Amino acid sequence: MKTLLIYPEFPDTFWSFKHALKFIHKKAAFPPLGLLTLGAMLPREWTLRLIDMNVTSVTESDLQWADMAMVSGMSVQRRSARDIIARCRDAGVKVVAGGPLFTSEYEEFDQVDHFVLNEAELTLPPFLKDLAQGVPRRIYATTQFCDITKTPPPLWELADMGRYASMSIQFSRGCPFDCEFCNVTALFGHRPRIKHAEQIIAELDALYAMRWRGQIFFVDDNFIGNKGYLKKQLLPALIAWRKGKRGIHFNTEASVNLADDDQLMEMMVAAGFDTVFVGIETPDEGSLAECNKKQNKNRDLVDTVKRIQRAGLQVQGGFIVGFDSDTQSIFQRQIDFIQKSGIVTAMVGLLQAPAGTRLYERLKKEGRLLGYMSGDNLDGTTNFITRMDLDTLRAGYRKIMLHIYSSKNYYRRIKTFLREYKAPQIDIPLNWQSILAFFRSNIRLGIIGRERFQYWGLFWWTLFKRPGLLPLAITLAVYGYHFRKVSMSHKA
Ligand code: B12
Ligand code: SF4
Repeated sequence: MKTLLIYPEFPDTFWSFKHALKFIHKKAAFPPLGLLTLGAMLPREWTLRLIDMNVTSVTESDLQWADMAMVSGMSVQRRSARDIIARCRDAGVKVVAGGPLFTSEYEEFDQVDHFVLNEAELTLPPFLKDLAQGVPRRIYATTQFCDITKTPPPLWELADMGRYASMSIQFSRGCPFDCEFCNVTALFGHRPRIKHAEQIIAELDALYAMRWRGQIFFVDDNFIGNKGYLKKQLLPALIAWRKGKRGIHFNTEASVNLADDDQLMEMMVAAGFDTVFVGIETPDEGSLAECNKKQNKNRDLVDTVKRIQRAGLQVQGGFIVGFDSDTQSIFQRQIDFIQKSGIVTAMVGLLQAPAGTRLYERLKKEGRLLGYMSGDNLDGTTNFITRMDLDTLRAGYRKIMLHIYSSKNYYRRIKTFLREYKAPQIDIPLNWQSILAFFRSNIRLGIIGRERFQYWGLFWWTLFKRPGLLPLAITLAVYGYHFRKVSMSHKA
């Protein structure tokens, strides 16, 4: 079976990092780990070709070559997914679809021949069996969650690794919390399922053997879902693995209670973690209660963030406006919070209700649901009737974005962060790519850019006050260029 594994294109969003990637000559931030994992589960005798449309395009000769296309994606890739599915159909290529987009909204895709939904570990074997017998059904789904200790390592060799800024690896799926708007518990369950430390070490060995020395993203929903195993098994194994190796730094996603465990943070930093994405959502206690974000309540969130930064982990934050409890003061309060906390990469979005969440069901019951979400909660749209007048909400949202991503406030925030941040211990070797990126940023941001005064101000400030953090300061300046482009281009 000649099979294309297709990952649709992301629109130009906050997380695409498209404008920043140009500085380091990369095409995409992360490889499609779902498809690489799926590839490892397909019969050995199949011939596979990965096409990540964020890196390259699907040509007519690819379509002529293929018997089957297996398409993945999330809601934000919906438009590109639709286009490529139509092209496959026109070319007579059978389409099999799976992954979060289709698991949440398969009814919307008439042209797909077979849906293999939920986790492929459970739904792919019956599909392959029926296919071999010539009687494949249209839909394969399950309400069970798989045992990921049996998940094979991703088939890295399918990806053109040099085109990506980061690699990805997955240790756990699921999250013990239950935030009303979040898809994770519906898709992956409440009980975090974990791989064995040996599996992770084997995956890292494979990447290291393929000469990967850059960033690796642990794409867990909540990395600290099982703290006991982390402290006793995984982190000691990572610390031991790192000995004698250069490069490779990790980032991940975790809940704010990470700040309550000094030992855990210390071990994460020793293991090579330098950045963590945290769902802060809102400084408003009423809105936190509304969305059941219990772990963020009754704590000083600015202080929480600073504790994590001081431990040696950069905090990236997710923020949301548009909760029923939000009043017009929320916009300024979000701005103040973000500036004070020194969260440089602050992903602020309008609340959207993903299908399958408790929020989606509540809004449906209340007669406020307007359809599926766009999947990009930074595009200024939402899929339900908001309590606050929508124009006011969108104007407030725009005010936040323009404020926090104006060069003046963005560069100020970098300094606030660098003052707090404990420099990482990992030795990241400088390579030609980072040196070239540095020259490019000097030209684009330091000469051509309107932010040139802030750029050089940051450069000299960091050189004198935190010289070891200069590469990070430049990287953040480059991210800012991307964020500014994206936030200015949004119509919200
Ligand atoms: C890494 C990640 C990202 C990366 C994407 C990198 C990349 N190129 O893949 C980044 C950081 C860019 C990202 C961004 C966003 N993400 Co995201 N992300 C994840 C995360 C944490 C891990 C994805 C992953 O690699 N998983 C590991 C692989 C092994 O699992 P998988 O992809 O699900 O694949 C399995 C199955 O789904 C299935 N499968 C997958 N594809 C296919 C295809 C076929 C044919 C078959 C048969 C099976 C199959 O088999 C695999 C093995 O079981 C998931 C959560 C999660 N636990 O998956 C959220 C998740 C995918 N993201 C989500 C969201 C909402 C977003 C954002 C919209 C967030 C935001 N607010 O902006 C943005 C969208 C992008 C944007 N705005 O530009 C949602 C998607 C919901 C949906 N219905 O689409 C998820 C599920 C998290 C959540 N909150 O629910 N994300
Ligand atoms: S803590 Fe994060 S991953 Fe867990 S349910 Fe809440 S939003 Fe989802």
